Amino acid sequence: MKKILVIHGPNLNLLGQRETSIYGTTTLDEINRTLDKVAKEHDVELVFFQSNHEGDIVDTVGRASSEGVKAIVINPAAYTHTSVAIRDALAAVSVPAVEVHLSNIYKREEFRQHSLIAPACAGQVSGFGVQSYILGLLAAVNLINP
Ligand code: CA2
Repeated sequence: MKKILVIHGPNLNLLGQRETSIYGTTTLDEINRTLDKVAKEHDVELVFFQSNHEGDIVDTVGRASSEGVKAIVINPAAYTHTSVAIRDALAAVSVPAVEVHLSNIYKREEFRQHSLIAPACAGQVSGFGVQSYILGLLAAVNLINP
């Protein structure tokens, strides 16, 4: 079965506990369970990774190809706006990626309105809450099973 890596960036482990007016009440575990159900319907296997550390995300992206990952769905969280290292890792690995955001980063503070990650991705889904992840996963499935 084809493998898709889902990466959650910093502080997304806190989902559902704080900042619920922005990010909703769904926890990260609940998002992962929902994604697992969608993955089953499309015959793909998901591997989940959450980290608050930039280098760990870089290392995980870097290993993706050799670990048999066929596509990546990534919410880089705050690193979206700062991380040249994650962008370079995604650009270097020969695995297509889809960037997802719970909130619409383009209608938030100015510093969130630019993604350093987007140019290294096939596309981006932003602003649909948990649905952004589902749409991002479907896009990733489509990239590997065109
Ligand atoms: O909208 C998104 O998905 C973001 O990637 C979320 C990031 C933010 O820095 C990006 O600009 C947009 C923040 C994720 C942190 O989530 C929290 C959840 C609960 C409590 C605190 C933070």
